[in-house]
Amino acid sequence: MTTTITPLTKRPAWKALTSHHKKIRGQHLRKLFAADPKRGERMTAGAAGLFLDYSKNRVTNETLKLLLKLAQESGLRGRIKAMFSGEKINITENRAVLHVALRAPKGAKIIVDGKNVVPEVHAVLDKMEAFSKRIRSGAWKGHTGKRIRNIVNIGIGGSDLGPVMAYEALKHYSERGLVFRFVSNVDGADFVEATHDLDPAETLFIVSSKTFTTQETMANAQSARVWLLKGLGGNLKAVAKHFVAVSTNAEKVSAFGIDTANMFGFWDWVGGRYSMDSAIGLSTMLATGPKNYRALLAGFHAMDEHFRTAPFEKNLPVLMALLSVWNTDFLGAETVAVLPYENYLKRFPAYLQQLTMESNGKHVTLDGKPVDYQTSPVYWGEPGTNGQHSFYQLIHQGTRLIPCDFIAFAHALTPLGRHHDMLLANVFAQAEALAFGKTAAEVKAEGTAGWLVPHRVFEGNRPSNTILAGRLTPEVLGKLVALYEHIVFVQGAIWSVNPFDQWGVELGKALAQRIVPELESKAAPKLAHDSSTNNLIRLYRKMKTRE
Ligand code: G6Q
Repeated sequence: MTTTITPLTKRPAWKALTSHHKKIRGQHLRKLFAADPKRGERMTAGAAGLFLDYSKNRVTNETLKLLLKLAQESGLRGRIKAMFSGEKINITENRAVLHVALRAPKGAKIIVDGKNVVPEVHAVLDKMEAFSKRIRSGAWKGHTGKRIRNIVNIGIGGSDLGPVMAYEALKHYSERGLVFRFVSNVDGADFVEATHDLDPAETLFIVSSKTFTTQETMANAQSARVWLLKGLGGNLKAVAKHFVAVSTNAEKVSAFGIDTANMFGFWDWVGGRYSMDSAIGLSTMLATGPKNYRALLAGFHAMDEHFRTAPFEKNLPVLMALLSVWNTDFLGAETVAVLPYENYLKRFPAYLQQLTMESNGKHVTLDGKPVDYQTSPVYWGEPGTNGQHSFYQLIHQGTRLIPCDFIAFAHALTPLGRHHDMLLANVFAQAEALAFGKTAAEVKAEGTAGWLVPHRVFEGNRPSNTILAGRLTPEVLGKLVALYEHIVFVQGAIWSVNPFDQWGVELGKALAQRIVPELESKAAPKLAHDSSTNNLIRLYRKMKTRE
């Protein structure tokens, strides 16, 4: 399939941005702010209760005008329409991309292959709700008649990162009488540590796997089955009371021994990393309850509506995506630091790593041509203020440009003395210090010895966004996640890549499948890899026979 979009570097707005960049690249944020006293109020936008200050980016009105023009020339409006109307925009897998349908209200209509998918979405939600109520009330009993107190989600990638992040983010709202654990890694330590203090009679496993074929998840699910049966005396009937599945693959689920009545379905138009609000969010609903889960979905939907309808110049995902393209492709930034000043969001950067990098870490355009510009930056981060005492040094005074997204809330979920004002003072101070720095003259004026001055100078001119919201509710979390989902979408449209496939993870998977028997066979295998891989395999085989 081909597209008619002009290659990115040939679009008039891109060319204009290239010459515009040459003109303004020497400008410092100090100067931009001095020249426009209202900049900090003007370069802001709000949507669905999220406030964005983007004034500390190295842009002028002209930059923004050209970036918005670039969005038009990239066919963004049409791409948005295509996604929301269920067109098969994931062209390499011939699939629609409809995570937005997962949070569409009852009564909405989104047609895929001639069928409205919204009623199915709500049927699954209702089933999840009924199940959650039974677990949370204790009506669901384990094999020995005890109620369930421990819930272990087994899944990896998109079937793990969203649930873990959401559980941590919404812990404040969670049922504290239930213990939640998440097992993803094929490294046995993950499973062993997650279950070592759990009573099998009180433990429910959710096997979360869209395909139900993923090596790591299947290995962990099998080990869970063995662990459970061993703990409960080996009666196979126990499996049905202690295992449920979230999957699109009913056949494999039932082959595993899980009653498909206890399977929660989703669809091939939900990508793994876009699935935390599908049945993959079952652990989130169990932890926070159906009402909070539905509020989370309402938050997602509010941001979807904003993204779909707001003019680009007021559209949060569009603005943030365009600024990230500017930082990446014109200012040469290699990474983006996401820095939530909210401890409950500690797994948010890890979640975003997959969402952003698996989506837009691409080297060819939709029509298969190699790109001649950078695509996704590396996303990373840690909650504030901890990062300030470690890697912020490099952001302030290192040689690389690292744009930052600061995320903060007006209210603490767990107020404690002066802590929240101290936390917020830090986030505002960091963005201010990054933008404006401290000149040699200012350092000298403080009486600093001449030789020490260069060490204490802060160049400034480091771009950042600040997102401010009321408090971290389930609804706000939905808005935040949808914001970044749509940022990724807009970036993909500008870069003309497909954010919805992930062929780059295939090669390693296939090679591992081939190597497993070479590690396990009794007889020395005939190895046909390169000399390094052959040697490592031989060495490992030798080492594992010694203690
Ligand atoms: C996400 C990817 C990937 C996927 C995992 C788990 O977009 O597709 O991270 O979620 O590989 O896949 P299963 O859910 O099929 O086990």
